[in-house]
Amino acid sequence: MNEEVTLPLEEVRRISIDVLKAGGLSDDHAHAIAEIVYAGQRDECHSHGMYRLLGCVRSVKEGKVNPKAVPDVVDHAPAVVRVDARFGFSPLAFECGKPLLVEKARRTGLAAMAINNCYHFSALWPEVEAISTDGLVALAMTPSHSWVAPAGGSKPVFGTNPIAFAWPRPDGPPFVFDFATSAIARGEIELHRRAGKPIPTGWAVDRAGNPTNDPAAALAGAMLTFGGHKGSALSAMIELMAGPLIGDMMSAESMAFDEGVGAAPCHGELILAFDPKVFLGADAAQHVARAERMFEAIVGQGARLPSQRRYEARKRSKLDGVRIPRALYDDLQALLPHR
Ligand code: NDP
Ligand code: PYC
Repeated sequence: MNEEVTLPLEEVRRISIDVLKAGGLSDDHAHAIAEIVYAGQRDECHSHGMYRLLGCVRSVKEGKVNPKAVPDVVDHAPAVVRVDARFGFSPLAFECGKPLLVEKARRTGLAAMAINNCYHFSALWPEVEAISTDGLVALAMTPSHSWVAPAGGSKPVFGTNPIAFAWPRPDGPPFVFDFATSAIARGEIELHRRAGKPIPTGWAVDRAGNPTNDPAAALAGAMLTFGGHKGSALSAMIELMAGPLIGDMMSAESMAFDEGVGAAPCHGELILAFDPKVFLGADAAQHVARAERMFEAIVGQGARLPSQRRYEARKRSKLDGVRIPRALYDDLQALLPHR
């Protein structure tokens, strides 16, 4: 029961690539997805690590995702890049569009990338973190499937709608946060179900609208937003900005498009990049130093920064490898061709 398997990091990458290729994904998609899943597992973001490989392969098998889609990058306007993912998964679309987004942000100070027609399963922090390594501030958001009730209601309207932010720091890794606007990512409830564990009160209600600690009842009912009406409003903003604003589906539309198949959500993603050097010119360093004082005031009183746990996990994983549940390991092995 709840046995674990330890894997060296390189094995995480190798298994991920092999599972994805065996599942029919092109080399480019397999590598782009494997990098995201590898990063999630390395940083102990279990709901968006190797567990996601199962959903990727299932989504291809169901005939929804184009596993060999070649993203189309369009220079749409002076500060807008559009990437049509052509109904493939989003990580390759992001990789293809990022260089032009960075170039535009450096030129204009603020640029946006709209990814359209993508199947989306991943955490957003690897994307904003990657943009911040170019010295830019980044903000990303995306809808999902309508699983989440608005504050005051009990019927799903919103997706779990994550929002992620990165701020580059002069002497270390960036300040990054990335969270669902639901009380928790749906993937975390799925992991509780797989492990046979109850979920905390406040994450979801059952079909009848009653609070539940049963992950299966939660998945069949409605998830709740974080922070009541505040999470609800943020979630609505994400539906609008990464939906109609970029000409793509909202979570309820993505759910209808799925036709009950249970594939990954299909919709768009909006990513904004800001160049502090354009905003501030010669004063950039002085203002970045003021930001550092805020971070010091947080950690100086024993509070932690978002991303701090992840960076510590990253160091640990590099030394000791990662641990995944035996049941997940076995499920992944079953997807590999017999040797
Ligand atoms: P959490 O509720 O665990 O929130 C995660 C964020 O909060 C991280 O930035 C984390 O930093 C930070 N954090 C957690 N605890 C603290 C603390 N005590 N003090 C300071 N910061 C803290 O995660 P969610 O379940 O909401 O989301 C998990 C992932 O799921 C996200 O990466 C998100 O992108 C992904 N997701 C993807 C979706 C999609 O459609 N593609 C949909 C929904 C979620 P740290 O990492 O260091 O702990
Ligand atoms: O965990 O909520 C989630 C999620 C939805 C899409 C990808 N992850």
